[in-house]
Amino acid sequence: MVRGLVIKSTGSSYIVRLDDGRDVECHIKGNFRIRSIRSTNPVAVGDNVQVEDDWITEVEERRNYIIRRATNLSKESHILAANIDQVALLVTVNHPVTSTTFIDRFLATCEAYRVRAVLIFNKIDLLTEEELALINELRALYESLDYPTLALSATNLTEKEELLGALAGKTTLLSGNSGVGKSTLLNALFGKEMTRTGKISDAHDKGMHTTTFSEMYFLPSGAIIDTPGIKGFGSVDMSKEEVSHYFREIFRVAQQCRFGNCTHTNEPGCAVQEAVVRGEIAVSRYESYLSLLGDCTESKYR
Ligand SMILES: Nc1nc2c(ncn2[C@@H]2O[C@H](COP(=O)(O)OP(=O)(O)O)[C@@H](O)[C@H]2O)c(=O)[nH]1
Ligand SMILES: [Mg+2]
Ligand SMILES: [Zn+2]
Repeated sequence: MVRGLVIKSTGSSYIVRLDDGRDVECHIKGNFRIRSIRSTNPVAVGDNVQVEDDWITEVEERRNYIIRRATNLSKESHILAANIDQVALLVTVNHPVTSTTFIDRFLATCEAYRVRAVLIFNKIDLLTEEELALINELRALYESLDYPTLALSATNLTEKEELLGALAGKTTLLSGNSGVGKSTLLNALFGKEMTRTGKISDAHDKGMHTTTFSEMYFLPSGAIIDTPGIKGFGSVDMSKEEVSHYFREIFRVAQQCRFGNCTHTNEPGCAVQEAVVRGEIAVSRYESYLSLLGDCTESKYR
């Protein structure tokens, strides 16, 4: 029996990088299950596993894992990746537009998973001065909340060193809406190496024999997990009370609210609303908070 790391998953088979450095294609037996998680895939990229004769016989306990539910109502979930250190969200303020609500929902989900998040603003070569100014404002906002940010152009990656620095020593799950440049960024980072396994392209993503659910690519230091064809991870179930825990600055200021169960919407003596009025909490962040709060059904609250 040998130990290894799952670096690629196609759904029907897995590529495992064994501790001795060899990559082998492995399968799991039909009755293979992991207790406590109801998922469509018992093994995911990032899993540390035991391998015996090209069969995965055991999955080591996960430090964390990111899931995506099949549908909002489904209890079955798909594990996108396991044992990740951070998530990098690739966003574009234009071409296509990414809303701050989308960014904040994503960050709140990362908080719920207790996973670090890095924001990467892409396509700066396409932006007007106003849009570049907006990026600077957003970067200042998120940096002030201790979220690292970068701004770059995947088609002309002059910030490669800075990007490698942000990814060094960590396993990073790359996420972002379709069209923001994830494939382009991976190709810019890996270039030749990637062409070995087939350049990332939509043709590859949809290719019959090369359909890949997730794959890990190794950097000089650290690794990136790409989940082609999957936009990102869905939002986590949260109670109304929890939502404020996932907005760092709101959580901090909420300690000063008059009522312990303040929802920061219309209560008297709400320190959060006061901070918004004073400009200490960004209006965009507060609006995202309200938007997430609006999603929580009463049944979840109870
Ligand atoms: N001008 C410009 N175009 C980009 C940049 N990054 C990606 N694109 C283009 O945006 C489109 C979508 O990129 P793609 O990598 O397929 O996005 P994905 O869906 O996130 O994988 C492609 O036409 C890319 O060439 C960039 O930094 N600048
Ligand atoms: Mg793509
Ligand atoms: Zn309050």
